[in-house]
Amino acid sequence: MKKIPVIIDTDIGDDIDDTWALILALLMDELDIKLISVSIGDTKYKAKLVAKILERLKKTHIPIYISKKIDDGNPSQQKWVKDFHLKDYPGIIFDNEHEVFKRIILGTKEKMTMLCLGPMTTIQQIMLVYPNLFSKCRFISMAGAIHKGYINEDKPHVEYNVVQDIQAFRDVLSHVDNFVLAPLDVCRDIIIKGNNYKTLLKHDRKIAIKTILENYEIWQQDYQGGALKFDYKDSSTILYDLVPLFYLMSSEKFINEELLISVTHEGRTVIGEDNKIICLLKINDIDYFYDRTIKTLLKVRKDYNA
Ligand SMILES: [Ca+2]
Repeated sequence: MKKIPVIIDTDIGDDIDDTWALILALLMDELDIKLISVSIGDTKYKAKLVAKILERLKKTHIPIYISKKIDDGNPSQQKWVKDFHLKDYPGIIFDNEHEVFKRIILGTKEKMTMLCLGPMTTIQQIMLVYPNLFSKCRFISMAGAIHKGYINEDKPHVEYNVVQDIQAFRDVLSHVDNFVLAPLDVCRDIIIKGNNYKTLLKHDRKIAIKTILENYEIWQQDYQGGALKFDYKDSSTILYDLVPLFYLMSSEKFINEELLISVTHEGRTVIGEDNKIICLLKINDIDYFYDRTIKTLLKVRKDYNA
């Protein structure tokens, strides 16, 4: 199988869905992950999370890019990395060295897919240095809200990844020709529960699952942001960031629409006339993706025994 080259840009370490998404991505045979970039908030803490996950899953050949620290953010999985030190990490880390993006994108023959799981702050920073670098990349971004809002809202409102850095989102959107948007419409109902979740609990010594559940338990206690908390004995939380990965697993199971959208000054994504995108609006067979997710997380043979 020909693998899809991807760069993952994630705001991992705040809401827990990025942790699920990163671990799933690392185990997907379809992907050739070229770089993992951590954005927003305390980026050193976020890099530690990524590094420890890569070490556990034996993927330290994938380089990590640390963007500039912006603020302390919401380090809800801090306890998981409290004894982990980047100076002892055997993998490759680029600390705010923009050039790595250029080297990787230009050094990859196929079109690069940018998997954007957080605000566009880092991508915008790289664009300032290399204005045309991303223009021929395909972007798949969890962002915005077209017809529906968050699960507890009755109409679309602002979505976090856009409103956190509206100008960055606008800049990237207007710059990229091939932009796939995964808005709340298609992301807000993604929850692993029932038998799927029971299967995960049953195999909680499998390294990928153990890593997710350890983080989820800490997050459940320490997270203080706006995401909804569910009982971690029963289900996951809402896993928005899995949807871009589902699209890479099987794009034909999505109902898409080509739309022109604009970004308002408050950060709403509205149907307008500015930017042509492919908008993911519905998933035809969600059970297919839950099944694939569970099978992928289970496939690591080695159990955890450290
Ligand atoms: Ca995210």
